[in-house]
Amino acid sequence: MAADYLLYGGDHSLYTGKARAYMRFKGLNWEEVTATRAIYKTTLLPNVGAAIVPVLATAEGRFIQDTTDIIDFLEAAHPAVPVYPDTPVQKLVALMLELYGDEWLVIPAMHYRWSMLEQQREFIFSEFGKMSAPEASREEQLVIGEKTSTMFRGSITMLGITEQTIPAIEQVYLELLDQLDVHFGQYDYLLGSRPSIGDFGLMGPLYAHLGRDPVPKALMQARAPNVYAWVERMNNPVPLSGDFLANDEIPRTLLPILQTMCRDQLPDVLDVIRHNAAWLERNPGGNIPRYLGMHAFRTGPAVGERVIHSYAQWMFQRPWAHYHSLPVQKRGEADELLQVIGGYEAMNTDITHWLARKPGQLELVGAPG
Ligand SMILES: N[C@@H](CCC(=O)N[C@@H](CS)C(=O)NCC(=O)O)C(=O)O
Repeated sequence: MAADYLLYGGDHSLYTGKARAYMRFKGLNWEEVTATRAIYKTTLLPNVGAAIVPVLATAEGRFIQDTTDIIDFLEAAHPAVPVYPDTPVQKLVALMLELYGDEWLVIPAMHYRWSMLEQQREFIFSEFGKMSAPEASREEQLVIGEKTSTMFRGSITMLGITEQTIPAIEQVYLELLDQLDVHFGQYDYLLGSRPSIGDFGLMGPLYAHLGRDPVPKALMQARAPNVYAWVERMNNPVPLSGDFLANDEIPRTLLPILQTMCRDQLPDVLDVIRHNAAWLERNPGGNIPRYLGMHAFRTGPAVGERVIHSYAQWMFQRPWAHYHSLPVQKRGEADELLQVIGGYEAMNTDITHWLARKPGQLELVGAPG
């Protein structure tokens, strides 16, 4: 039977790992296609307007770019066993952890890939080379990989990965591994025996980079075997199985992880939102550039500078909109959690300029709230 969906991506691509795990869990009839140089040219650029993966193609010829849009499109088409909890607090937590995986854990993921390059050079370059030119010899692939990875390799300073911040990035990551290891010693997934959108968000960084590149993979296996077992479970799920915990329960083991997220990531996102708003004030109706310069950020005990990624607002709008849609009594339950984890003020910050994605471009635009 011909596949209903094609997923264009790559083995070492962070966001492909997120979409792949989701598609496997949903038991869909799909195939993965390596996004070679030729595919970028003939298929991705013409249909999505950007050189980015993953991209989903449907049998009807529709192309969808961005893992969150891909998952939401597929959830609507295949509603059985949803990955969004339907209880208020679990849904809030799942959306916050998707944001954390997608937009913040990229920092340790990129650090452990590129700052440790000398210890895993062949593996990394051959992965990039294999994806671009599967037919080339291994020697050629290494050369091609070195070239095609230049943009990613060069982005680590923009992400805030510098000599000053690296000790803190590692410290916070090791704490995360320890905290997740305790959690996954007790639960199969974040919120019970079914993976949620939060699990898929964490899977991006924790698989393609941190659970697969030789140096961080060895670290994860040795220090956090339960996390490594979760990565394997996410890649080999029993499709459409499991349940979220009853009574909208949030495991206590997730609280320290959420606390770190609120402490480190949410101030960054709120500042992104201020920059996006200021940009839109100056350029009404414009396409907001993907990057708006640099700003200060914090990770654990360190402060540094990182890029202002305008897109982070779009991901934050998801838990924000969910929280603000809750009826008063349910909002109270969410507030109790937000007070404990330190996210109450951020979730109650007004978003004056709502943003939307537009097909065919990565730049966001202003939208009615
Ligand atoms: N938010 C997007 C991010 C996709 C993304 O950044 N993909 C990487 C590879 S893992 C890429 O192709 N980046 C090129 C770029 O950002 O221009 C998603 O969820 O799909």
